[in-house]
Amino acid sequence: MKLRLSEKIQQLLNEQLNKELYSAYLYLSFADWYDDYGLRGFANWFVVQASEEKAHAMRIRTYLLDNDVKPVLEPIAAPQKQVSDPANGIELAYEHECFITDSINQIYTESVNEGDYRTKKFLEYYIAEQQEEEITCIDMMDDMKLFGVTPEGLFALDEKYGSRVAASTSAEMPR
Ligand code: OFO
Repeated sequence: MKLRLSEKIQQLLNEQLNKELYSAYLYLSFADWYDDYGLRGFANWFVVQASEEKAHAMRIRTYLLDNDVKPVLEPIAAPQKQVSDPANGIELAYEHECFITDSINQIYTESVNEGDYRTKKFLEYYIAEQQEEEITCIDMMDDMKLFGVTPEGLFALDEKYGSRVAASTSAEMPR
């Protein structure tokens, strides 16, 4: 049977699966930093983010399998970015999200060029998700500039981020 996804799309999606798992790993390391620093609310926010990243990886896994492609699970690299202070973790997250957005856009461009409208449609979820995540990081960077500069403000932000809960996994993880 002829596979519906080109070699190139398969390869890019496999790489993206790895990048999503790496994102989970990276954000878990950020959560560790905040937890160790004493900001448990920020740590919670990053733990929830890590679980969302894993859900993004799972969606790609499902898509590949639904198209008769066995995912290739490559090693996940150790986190490359180290948090240096409470505001820095958010800035690093924003940088990383921009990197992921570029990566998704690259696969989207390839799918358009190939006329692979199935993959193009699949990727629309990720395009919307990336926009949302970049905006969230920008809002958090603003929060830090406005309120994170005093202990009271930082305490309030920690409470706010501590209330984040994971989105329903049934919508995120189709299998
Ligand atoms: Fe996977 O959502 Fe951003 O990175």
